Amino acid sequence: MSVYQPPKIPAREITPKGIYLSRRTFIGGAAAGFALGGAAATAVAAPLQAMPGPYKLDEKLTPKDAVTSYNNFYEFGVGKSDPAQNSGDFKPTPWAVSVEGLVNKPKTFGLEELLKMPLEERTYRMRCVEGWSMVIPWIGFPLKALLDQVEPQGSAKYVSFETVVRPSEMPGQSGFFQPLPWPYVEGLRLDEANHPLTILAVGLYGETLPNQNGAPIRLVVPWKYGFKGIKSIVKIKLVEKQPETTWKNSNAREYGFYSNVNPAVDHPRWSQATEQRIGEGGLFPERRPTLPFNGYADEVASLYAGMDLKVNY
Ligand SMILES: Nc1nc2c(c(=O)[nH]1)N[C@H]1C(S)=C(S)[C@@H](COP(=O)(O)O)O[C@H]1N2
Ligand SMILES: [Mo]
Repeated sequence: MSVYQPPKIPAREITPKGIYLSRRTFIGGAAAGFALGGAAATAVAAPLQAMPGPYKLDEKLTPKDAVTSYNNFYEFGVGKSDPAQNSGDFKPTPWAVSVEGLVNKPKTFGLEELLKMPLEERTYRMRCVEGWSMVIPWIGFPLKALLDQVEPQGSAKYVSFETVVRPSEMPGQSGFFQPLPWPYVEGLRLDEANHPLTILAVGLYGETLPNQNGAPIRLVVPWKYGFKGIKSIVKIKLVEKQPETTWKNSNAREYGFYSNVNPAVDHPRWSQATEQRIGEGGLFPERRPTLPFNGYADEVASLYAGMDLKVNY
């Protein structure tokens, strides 16, 4: 197992300013030429067939090297290169996802079965709450296709998600420093979960997901901040009440349950008006404006009719 180096930040402080500032510096460096220092992923990537999906973008893809070496996955450490460097011992197979709770037909899906779902390639923007973004060609299937199979009951109003807990394979879960309580948990309202843009991704760039990107299966909700995209999912539960979510539990003032990408509502410690597209520009890359709902307002704004868009939910 890789040796986990505790980062030099206070355990209770989430995204401390020092880290944020060094991230900014790092982003600059990354944009200048991907001096990312990450070891190559040791997991074997397998080619994955997928139909071209309905969602394409007229924007340059973020290079695969950047997508797979500049990551947030605190189970493997809090540094951007930690997930690629520290996830070599993680075993994404065999795998199963339990879908349970307020459903008529609870079921545990083996990975083989999930890979037989109608896979599509979908290129989405991804906007991290920290102020950087990527354009990623995912392979996946609508979450709705899975939920339909278990038949949610009328009382189900939310969907909760849980990441695997495996300290022996995830150095961030076993070190002296524990950046978050485990398991990492996330949630969506049922209508958000059933939205056609919401997918479970099993691959990117034509191959199975690298460990650092959430192998073997992770959530992608392109109009929300990246932390909603929970990785390495083992449990999906239909529930009546708004579920607990990791970042809201850690700091509710800074990270809400909804966390829709919104340039009009600043993070308490930084502006959300602009973002740095990873891999773009030269030494002093220009930040680009962040779009409401990350550019997906036409598709999703109606889900939030009646909600005050000047508030961070
Ligand atoms: N289990 C788990 N899922 C997670 C995270 C994490 O630390 N643990 N980080 C989130 C954050 S903050 C972001 S921005 C995205 C990053 O996804 P990527 O590394 O594939 O780009 O994953 C999200 N999913
Ligand atoms: Mo993030």
